[in-house]
Amino acid sequence: MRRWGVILLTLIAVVAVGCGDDDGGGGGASGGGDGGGGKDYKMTLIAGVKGDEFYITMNCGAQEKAKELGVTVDFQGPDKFDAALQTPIVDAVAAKSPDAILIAPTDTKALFAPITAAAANSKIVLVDTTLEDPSMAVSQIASDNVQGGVTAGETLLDLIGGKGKVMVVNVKPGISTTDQRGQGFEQAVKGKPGVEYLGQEYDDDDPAKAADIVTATLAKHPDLKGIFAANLFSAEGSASGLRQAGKLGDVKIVGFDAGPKQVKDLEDGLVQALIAQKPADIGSQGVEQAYNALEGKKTTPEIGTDFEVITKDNLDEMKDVLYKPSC
Ligand code: T6T
Repeated sequence: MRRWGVILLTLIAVVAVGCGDDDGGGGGASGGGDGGGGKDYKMTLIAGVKGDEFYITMNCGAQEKAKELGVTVDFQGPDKFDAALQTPIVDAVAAKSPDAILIAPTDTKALFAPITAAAANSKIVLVDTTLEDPSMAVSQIASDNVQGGVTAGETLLDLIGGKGKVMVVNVKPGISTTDQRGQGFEQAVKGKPGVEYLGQEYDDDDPAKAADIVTATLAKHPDLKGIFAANLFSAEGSASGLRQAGKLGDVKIVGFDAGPKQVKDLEDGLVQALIAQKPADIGSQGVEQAYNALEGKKTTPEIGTDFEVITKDNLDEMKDVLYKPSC
């Protein structure tokens, strides 16, 4: 009798596993086929800023991979790069317990608690930015931002003939990516004979503030030779600051990122070089890592994506890496 009971229970368990839709939680249901026709996992991608072409392009890569794997990705994000605005979005998404959350945390410390709470029911993948303690994440995918900053510094030194005053227009302290770019830039320029490093100023991801920083610096240092603008909006604002100050051509700009506005500024000679990341690749690999985690497959804790230096001369060959305003 006891034996029949055990057989019956086993049968029920097998049927239950076979019929489950694996819709809930981030518990990582196993089984199911690879590629298309996979489980209908639900994922959410939370950007640093929703309207930023870097994250829009990341979402395009995520959507393409999602289609291939047969999962869905919902795209969300705050209107400004601000931890106070991103936190309630994380909380609201976490309350729905999607299978996975891909997130670019806007602050290395402030987002730790909300993301840790979300990890109770969803697999976490950190895309682009990271946290001081990223241990709750199954994977982190980002450009090598220190190396990106070094490359920006070397490119700017080349453009100014290796001497003169240089500065960084950055976003705000506490963002992993842009902090690392600033560090890399400093490594490349500090202590170089003939180079005077004026340090970093912060624009809060606001192009108008970046433009004010540039005009104020030029009023104090009319012999400024070069600017490293550490992200999309910093580059946009730095270029308009130069235009306002009538210093076009006298000051060189290297900008991180390659949105449509930055590319136009490059074509117009306001900016001399852009460091283009591969956001679509970050989004695509993010979805793949989340999927692997949910399927109980091996994940890669840290993935580095590369970047390209774009100038007017190679712009035609670089069309594929330019960021998109929509998918
Ligand atoms: O540079 C990207 C991103 O890598 C960074 O973390 C924040 O700024 C951007 O989104 C561009 O605006």
